[in-house]
Amino acid sequence: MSSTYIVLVQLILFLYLVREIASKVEFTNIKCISLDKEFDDFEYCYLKSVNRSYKYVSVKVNLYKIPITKVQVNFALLKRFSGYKPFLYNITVDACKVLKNPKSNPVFVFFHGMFSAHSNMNHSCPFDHDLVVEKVPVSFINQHFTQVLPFPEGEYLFQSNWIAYKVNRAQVNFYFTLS
Ligand SMILES: *[C@@H]1O[C@H](CO)[C@@H](O)[C@H](O)[C@H]1NC(C)=O
Ligand SMILES: *[C@@H]1O[C@H](CO)[C@@H](O)[C@H](O)[C@H]1NC(C)=O
Ligand SMILES: CC(=O)N[C@H]1CO[C@H](CO)[C@@H](O)[C@@H]1O
Repeated sequence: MSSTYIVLVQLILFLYLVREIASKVEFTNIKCISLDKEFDDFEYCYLKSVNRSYKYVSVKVNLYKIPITKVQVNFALLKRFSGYKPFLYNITVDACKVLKNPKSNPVFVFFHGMFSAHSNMNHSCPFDHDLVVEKVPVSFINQHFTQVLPFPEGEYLFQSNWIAYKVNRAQVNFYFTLS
């Protein structure tokens, strides 16, 4: 295939997506799963509705094998068709490296920016304490995701896998809709 052809296909695809650009992001749910209960477990993980305009997310994970000096985070975006299917992004980053040099990975910076101001994870490795993300307003999360549009309308799952010493220890799933 010539590169002109590829550019043309990308352009057509882009125009197709733009026709259905979503304008409203609604964060709908969070699920946290420990994949190794000897290593970590979630004390809590929830989305709470205080009233119609104020909802927040809180997560606390207890770490049992501290200090942790090697962490990778895998991020994948999935879109719901019949079941969730991989959509556009699936990347794995070395969290310890990126936390030391945030500019080196925009996706991680995007993700970290979503909760760092509300959490005790705002430092580089090692992690030698339980991790807490406290009361991140859903309105803030919605705004944050709005910045990375355009995506087509639909239901999405932003999945993160937390890999310590090459073993997947936990999964945190963010569900949202674009309409
Ligand atoms: C919702 O709850 C928050 C926090 O308690 C409060 O500041 C806000 O005024 C409430 N909003 C409405 C519409 O009741
Ligand atoms: C992302 O890629 C990894 C490695 O190729 C794979 O194991 C994983 O299943 C993928 N995630 C999704 C959601 O497709
Ligand atoms: C290491 C790190 O991420 N530091 C950040 C902690 O939070 C403040 C305020 O949100 C940032 O300015 C730092 O860069």
